[in-house]
Amino acid sequence: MSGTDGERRDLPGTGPAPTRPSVTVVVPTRNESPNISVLVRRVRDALDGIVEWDLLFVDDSDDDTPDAVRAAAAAGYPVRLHHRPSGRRPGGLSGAVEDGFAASSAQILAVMDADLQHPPEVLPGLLAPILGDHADLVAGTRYADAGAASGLAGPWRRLVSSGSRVLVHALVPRSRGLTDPLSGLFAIRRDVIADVALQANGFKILLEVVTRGRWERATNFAYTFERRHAGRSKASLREGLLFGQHLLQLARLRHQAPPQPVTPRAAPSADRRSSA
Ligand SMILES: Nc1nc2c(ncn2[C@@H]2O[C@H](COP(=O)(O)OP(=O)(O)OP(=O)(O)O)[C@@H](O)[C@H]2O)c(=O)[nH]1
Ligand SMILES: [Mg+2]
Repeated sequence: MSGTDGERRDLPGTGPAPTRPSVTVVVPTRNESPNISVLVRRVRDALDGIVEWDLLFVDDSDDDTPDAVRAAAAAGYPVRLHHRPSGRRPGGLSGAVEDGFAASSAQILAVMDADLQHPPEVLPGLLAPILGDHADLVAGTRYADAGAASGLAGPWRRLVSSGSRVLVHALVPRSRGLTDPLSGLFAIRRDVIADVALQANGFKILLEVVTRGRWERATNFAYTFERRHAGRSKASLREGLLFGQHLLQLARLRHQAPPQPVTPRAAPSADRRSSA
């Protein structure tokens, strides 16, 4: 997996290039066609030459998002489409991300939204703690240090978001080290979810991974949450209710011992000419 132009960035005459770690960026999509080409290009610019990467769109769309993804693949970008037809979309966004994890054999799995609220340029920074073997799980945060939640629409959304965070920390102890446990932007070592039965339904897949996943070291990565590039938000009251239900399910697990991490770790290392 490499960029479109097949360009090798290794210096000639230095022997075989070290194998770069592999990363699949899983992007759940529902009716995001105007965002696809921009997203693909910006992910390519962010990751080419740093890791072996591919982009996997797990798509529950009824618009022409699949055509936009196919066009990017035809243009030579390392993108894949897993389209889930109407009536076969279990778990919504979270189910789509789970399907994406299952369809990848990469060492590292990253998840980001399609609407560019998670700027692709942050991917090297998000992956760096895993590539450097300092973390098993890295969650993007809109709330710590340099992070900013400017893309959250309006004071009401910001209030709900902050209130939910406090509630999540209270009910899900394993989330307490994360300043944004409801983030849709995160990365994990594959081992974290290997053989783990995730059971999420709705938008909050990170919370599910944090609660049930096999990780020891989690860290925050601050970034600026941007405004949606194009198309419409899929957040809804129904999603809010699903979140409440999900949170209560996870809260019941709070006195259980955390799952055993998988050892030993095989630390991926990256070619860091860029700013990873
Ligand atoms: N596969 C799949 N993707 C979904 C589904 N619902 C939303 N998505 C995608 O999940 C990502 C996040 O959805 P958004 O609508 O941006 O939700 P949000 O970012 O929480 O809300 P806004 O801040 O209002 O944009 C986007 O890439 C959506 O296309 C779904 O049911 N299935
Ligand atoms: Mg969004």
